[in-house]
Amino acid sequence: MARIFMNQVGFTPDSSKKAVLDFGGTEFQVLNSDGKSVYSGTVQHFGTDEISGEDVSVADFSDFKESGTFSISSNGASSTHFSICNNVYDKLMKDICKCFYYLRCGDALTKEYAGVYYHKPCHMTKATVYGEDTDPVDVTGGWHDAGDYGRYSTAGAVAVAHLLYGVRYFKNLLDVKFDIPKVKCDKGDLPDILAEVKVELDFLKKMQREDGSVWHKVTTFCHAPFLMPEDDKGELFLFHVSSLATADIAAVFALAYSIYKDYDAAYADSLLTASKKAYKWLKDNPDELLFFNAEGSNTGQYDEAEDISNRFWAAASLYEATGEKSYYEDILSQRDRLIDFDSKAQSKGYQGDVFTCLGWAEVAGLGSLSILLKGDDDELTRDIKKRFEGEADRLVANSGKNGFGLCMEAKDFIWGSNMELLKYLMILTVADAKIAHKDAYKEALQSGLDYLLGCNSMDVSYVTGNGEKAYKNPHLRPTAVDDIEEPWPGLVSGGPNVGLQDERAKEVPAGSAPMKCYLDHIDCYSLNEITIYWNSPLVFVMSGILA
Ligand code: G3I
Ligand code: 9MR
Ligand code: ZN
Repeated sequence: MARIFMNQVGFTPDSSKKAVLDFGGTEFQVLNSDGKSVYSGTVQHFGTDEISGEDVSVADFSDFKESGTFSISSNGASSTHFSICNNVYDKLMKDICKCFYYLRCGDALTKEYAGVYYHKPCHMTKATVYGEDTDPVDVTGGWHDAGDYGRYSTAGAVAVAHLLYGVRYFKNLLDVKFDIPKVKCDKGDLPDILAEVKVELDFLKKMQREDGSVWHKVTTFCHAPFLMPEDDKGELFLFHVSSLATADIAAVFALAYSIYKDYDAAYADSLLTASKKAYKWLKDNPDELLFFNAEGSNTGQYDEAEDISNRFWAAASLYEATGEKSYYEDILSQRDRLIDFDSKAQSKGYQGDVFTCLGWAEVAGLGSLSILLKGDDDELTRDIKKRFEGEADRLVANSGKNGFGLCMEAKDFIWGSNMELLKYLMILTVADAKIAHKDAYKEALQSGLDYLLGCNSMDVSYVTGNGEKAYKNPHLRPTAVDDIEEPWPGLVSGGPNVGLQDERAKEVPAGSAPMKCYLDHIDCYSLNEITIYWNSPLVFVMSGILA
């Protein structure tokens, strides 16, 4: 059957607009809600590409700027409905922020704000320090990481970072209201985004030991079966500290300090003190302390190949927050170490320029975001700008290689491919807004968003509740057992993954193109899970688009 793929949410009037057809043709029409043709254009044949495996044509209607609800029709085939208007992404933005609230662990949900998605207090017991004969520790709170109920320091720090850099780069994020409980501060109420992030910051503070180091994660020994969080009664364990977690926490607390100081001075000071304490531990412990699961434990490992990018980020963030010279010297020495490591690494855990990598494992790009914020007129800052522009240009070149205008390559379709995309969109956002404005960046950004919201050969929107054909079966424990038809709106799926790394994923037809290695099935944790750090980069990107 002939299909028309497109962004199922829609467009702002002035943005580029296109649909992708999996058949040839000559003409297409834009139909209004009465089914009347309000615009017609000529279809351009693109051909077959490596990532979708489809022979596609493109219907470009960028110069159609009327507001309303429409669909595209060509050769008897029609698309889903979509909108064109200035506030077309308001619901999306609200939804993707509210998901963090639903993911809260502990006793923070109320029926008033969580509605049908309310759950009772969960994971309230103290956690045993694994392998040590010490008292159990209260580490309640924060956000569940994903479809599982683990809470992981590095993943949490990176998600918070995307949100807080979003605030620093694009102030409009402070105005987004998503219906969560108010939190008092020196100036009345905290903006919603800062109230929500504070939940995770408060938890991360509890993950820091007296000596400044940070436990890598708190989870049960193995993943719980599918049950509600309050029914997950397994013993909680704090697994050993890592220099990865310690550095990420030093970085994100310094970043948070520079924002919260305008709202709650005492709270901000406590974050800076904790950041410096973590940093001192790193200086006193220069050898990397990586992380591997305890024998027999199968919760998320979040293993990384080195801690250099993390130390780079910590130094950059503390330098940006304090302006102290010693951190600047550390940035330069970690930069040299990272360049050296990068040149020798056999298998790189990332694609592209390491200084533009934005998490969860490679975090040097987050350090770069701090350096750009500091805005010094020096070789370091010029080099970072050059790297972001170079990477953005590479992404634009990639987007010319397929009919979807998508900046991804076949090798990007790994576990969490939608995060690979969103990290790229963050780079394009930063390059366009802060380094070198180019129309091509804006277009690649829009095409990337279009892909996420339905302009892909799966014909699916990868954000729940947003788009007529949005996916509905995330690998997410509450959704699996709560008997509610629709999952929470606003959840970003991990997306296609050629690795097909779970049992159910083996049902994907052999030889499927990268873009089609996907199933909307609740069992598919390697294709269709959700995580805090897959939602957070979309919040950053949307802040840029709405700025
Ligand atoms: O680094 C390699 C790269 O060199 C190689 O080219 C590429 C292709 O195979 O793979 C890259 O490694 C991938 C790695 O993530 C880094 O991106 C692995 O294939 C991939 O299996 C691995 O997936 C991670 C997965 O855990 C398994 O470790 C996901 O990124 C990560 O998001 C996910 O995290 C889980 C947590 O453990 C538990 N909570 C849920 C969460 C989401 O599923
Ligand atoms: O639900 C878990 C998911 O969050 C993880 O990403 C995934 C890989 O660590 O593991 C999932 O849990 C599965 C477990 O590893 C094996 N038994 C089945 C579990 C749920 O399907
Ligand atoms: Zn919980």
